[in-house]
This record gives sequence, structure tokens and C-alpha cells, in this order.
Amino acid sequence: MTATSTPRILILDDDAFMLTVLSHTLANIGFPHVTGCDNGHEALRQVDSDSDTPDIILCDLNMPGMDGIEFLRKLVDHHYRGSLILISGESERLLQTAEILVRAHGITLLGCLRKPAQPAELATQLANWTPSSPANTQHAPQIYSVDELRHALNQQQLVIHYQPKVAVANGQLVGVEALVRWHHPRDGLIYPDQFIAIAEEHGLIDQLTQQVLIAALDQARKWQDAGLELQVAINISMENLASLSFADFVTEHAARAGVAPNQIVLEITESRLMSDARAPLEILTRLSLKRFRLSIDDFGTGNSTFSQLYGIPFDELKIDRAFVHGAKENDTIAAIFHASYGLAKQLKMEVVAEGVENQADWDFLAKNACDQAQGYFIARPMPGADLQHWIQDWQTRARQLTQPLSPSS
Ligand code: G
Ligand code: G
Ligand code: MN
Repeated sequence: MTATSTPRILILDDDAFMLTVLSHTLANIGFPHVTGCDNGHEALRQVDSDSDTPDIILCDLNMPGMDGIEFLRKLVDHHYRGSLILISGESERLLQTAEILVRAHGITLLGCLRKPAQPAELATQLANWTPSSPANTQHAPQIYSVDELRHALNQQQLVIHYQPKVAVANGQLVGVEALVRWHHPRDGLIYPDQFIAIAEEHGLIDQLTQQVLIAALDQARKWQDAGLELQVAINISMENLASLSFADFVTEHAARAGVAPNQIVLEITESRLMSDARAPLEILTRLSLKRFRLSIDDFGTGNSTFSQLYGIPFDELKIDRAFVHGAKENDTIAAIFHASYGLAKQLKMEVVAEGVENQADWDFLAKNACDQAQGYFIARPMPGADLQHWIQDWQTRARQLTQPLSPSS
């Protein structure tokens, strides 16, 4: 990455004329480090190269062979950490949908351009790029080895942060979601996107989940003793549901900690297709019978789908942040939100909206009678010990947020 100079830009467009025009435009507005590719495969090779990986990709959507949408998914597989600008001659509607996809993939989107791209518009979007934005540095590619992760588990290097889930109607704190981090002795706080997949692929996810569960139960008990009745949500990976002993483990440790099952929410994402769905179904049904709350996580993204709702007794549905943030201003996002919400309500599930980042997101949820909200607008994930202090601040804010509007306003 070029931290002090201008960013390296890669243009992906099958049209040779467009490549030339865009390169000239970019040079004219002060971006000389530009390369062009006319197909996705070549672009991915450049993403993979250590020395030449781009900071920004300008991507056309409609290309023969690998189209832009497929390319976006491949970017995630190739651990692309840079930013993106979408360019297309397609309709506004298609661009909006592509934009949602990019966000769901967690790629930093600087903007969308309709062809023909206007230099001024391009300059504005490129100005959004910062070399120090979290996507570019904090999550810098750092591949951890299985051994390192195994060592971390044995040395108890995991820490848990908790993010509040609040009722939209009255602002009341309903519960928290436990989010694991790795306190790395050399690299500092590492986020789960850099180690959960490794744990899943190498048989360490059971040990990881057990540690998180035990720590979260311990914290839940402490809050309970302090008079705070909170639901504590834990993320469960599909791999955890391969072994039938999982239900016993959860039941036993909840009892040992003295936390009632209905205070424990198990958030499940379908991370990959199960070859045999019987074990997960049996485990989840048993846990449901024991009154643990089951939640379907990241609903609406490719990972959690309608087919899961069939058979498993979920109590809660979490709408992915891609279909929450921005819903007030974007009809496509709103449409997917409404569809997910309607489905959840028909199945008598509680609806939690993730990724509530601003007042507009909150207002949208209030207007649409969403049950619970979670996101940076309410609180970032925090150490358990900080929660009491946050509650003090939140109570004042919550009162203002949920005050009925006076007739004059
Ligand atoms: O804040 P955040 O970066 O923590 O979380 C990123 C992703 O990691 C989320 O999708 C979340 O579901 C997942 N995650 C966080 N904690 C855990 C955990 O303890 N187990 C599993 N399997 N996933 C987790
Ligand atoms: O388990 P799940 O996929 O829901 O993980 C929650 C993830 O979302 C965590 O990485 C958490 O840090 C992140 N997160 C929580 N609130 C917000 C938010 O308001 N905006 C964004 N972009 N991410 C959020
Ligand atoms: Mn979750």
C-alpha cells in the first residue's frame, strides 16, 4: 500500500476504449498509478500480488466471462482489503443492488458511477479514500497459523466484548451479543474475521466456542448478581453443531453458572452447507426444548437463507446490516428489510436489526415497529466491565430517542 503517495488504482473493464479513457481521466485529476485489466482473472492475479495489489478497484459490472458480481465474491475469497468504485452502464436499480452486495461482502465502497463517468464525480468519490481507513490498515492482511491460534486458545488469549441490543419501542436494554477478540501479544486486538475461519477449518472451533460460552456465562452471572437481568447472545458456528454433545455442554454450563436458558441466545449463521443436516437439527431442537433462545444471524446475506427457517424452531431473526443501514434512503434496501421482517413476524419471531449506524436508521426501525436494534449508533462492542457506565449514558439518550414527537414537530 502506498501510504503517503497517491493510491494504486486498478480499472477492470472489458471495453479497451473505456480503459484508455478512464486512465487519462484519472491521470488528469491527479491519479497517475493506474493499471487496466479487461478480465476478472487477470485482475485477481494483481490483487494476489504482494507488491502491486491495488488500493482501489474501479469495477465494471457487465463483462463477458466473469461478470462484476462474480468478481466481487472472488475479491472476498482473495482477501481483498482495498476499496471499490462500481462503474456501470446498467440501470440505477442494478447499481443499487450491487451496492448492497458490496456492503454485505464487507468491502469499502467509495461510490457508484454511471457511464459515461464524469471526471468531477470520479474525483469526489476518490476523495473518500483514506489510506488509514480501518479497512486498509486495522484489518491489514495478517494470516495466522493454526499453531498460533491453538497456542492462543491454550493460553486463554481470547477476550470478549459485548454489544448492547435494545428495544426500539422504549430504548430498554434487552441483552448483549458476545463478540470474541484475540488479544494477540504482538499484534494487539485481532477481530474474529481473521481467525474464526481458521478455527472452523482446523477443528478448533469447539474449543473456541466453549471458552466464549463459559466466559459469557460467567459475565452474565455477574450482571445478574448486580441486579441486571440481561439476555446474553453467543455466536455459534455450524461446525459446533456437528457433535451431538454440544447440547449437553451448553445445558450443563448454563446450569453450573446459574443462568436460566431463556436468558441465553444462540445466534446461528449457516457458514457452509452441511452435508448432513440431521445433527444440527437434532441439537437445535433439543436446545429449544430446554428453552434456550435460537436466533438466525445475518439474515438476507447469502449465508443465512429461507431454507433454514424450515424445520428449526428459531425465536429470533437478525436482519443483516446490509438491509438495515441506509434503508430510509434506499428503496431496495427497504424492500428487503420489509420482506425479511414480514417473514419473521409470520413465523412469530422477534426481529433484531443489526448495523444501526445513525438517527435515520433508528427512525426507520421505529416507524416500522422493529423489536430490537443493535449497532454503532447505540453502542460499539465494549468490555463487560464498561457496560454499567454505558447504561447511565444510554438512559438519557434513550429517553430522547423514544419521546413521542410533540404535535408541532
Ligand atoms: O465485531 P465483529 O468483528 O466481532 O464480528 C465479526 C463476525 O465474527 C460476526 O459475524 C460474528 O458473528 C463473528 N463472531 C464473533 N464472535 C464469535 C464467536 O465467538 N464465535 C463465532 N463462531 N463467531 C463469532
Ligand atoms: O454476528 P454478526 O455477524 O452479527 O456480527 C456483528 C458484527 O457487526 C461485528 O463485527 C460488529 O462489530 C459489527 N457491527 C456491530 N454494529 C455495527 C454497525 O453499526 N455497523 C457496522 N458496520 N458493523 C457493526
Ligand atoms: Mn451475531
